[in-house]
Amino acid sequence: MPFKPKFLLLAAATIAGALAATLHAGAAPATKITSTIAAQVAEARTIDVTSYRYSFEPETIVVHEGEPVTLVLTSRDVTHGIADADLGIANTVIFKGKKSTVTFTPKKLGTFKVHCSVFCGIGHGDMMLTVKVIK
Ligand SMILES: [Cu+2]
Repeated sequence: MPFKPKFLLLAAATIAGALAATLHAGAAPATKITSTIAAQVAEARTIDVTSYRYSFEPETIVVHEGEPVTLVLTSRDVTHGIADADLGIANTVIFKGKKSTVTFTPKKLGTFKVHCSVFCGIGHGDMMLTVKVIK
């Protein structure tokens, strides 16, 4: 057949084009996801939380599953702290007169009782922050 090579060439060009389009389409969302994550970290929602013997104020905060959030923590009296493995909150010490921050991304839905992580007096055991993780 005289036009068989031409057909094969055309078929190869079509496949190559389709492959290039697929690769390009595959690369585009990855770039988009990366920039979206960067934007979320940069724009993590912040919540101010004040601590004092033997409460956090507000007592309850509401955060969204998969959304990074930064807690800006201060103490009115003595040293307190916050930590929670389930929520991914790293142990963070809260000193009087200083601002401490901790950023986490809730991975599970539910209500979590986050206890003060630094002994602060007789009521320390009851000092907790309730974190509600919603969709
Ligand atoms: Cu405490």
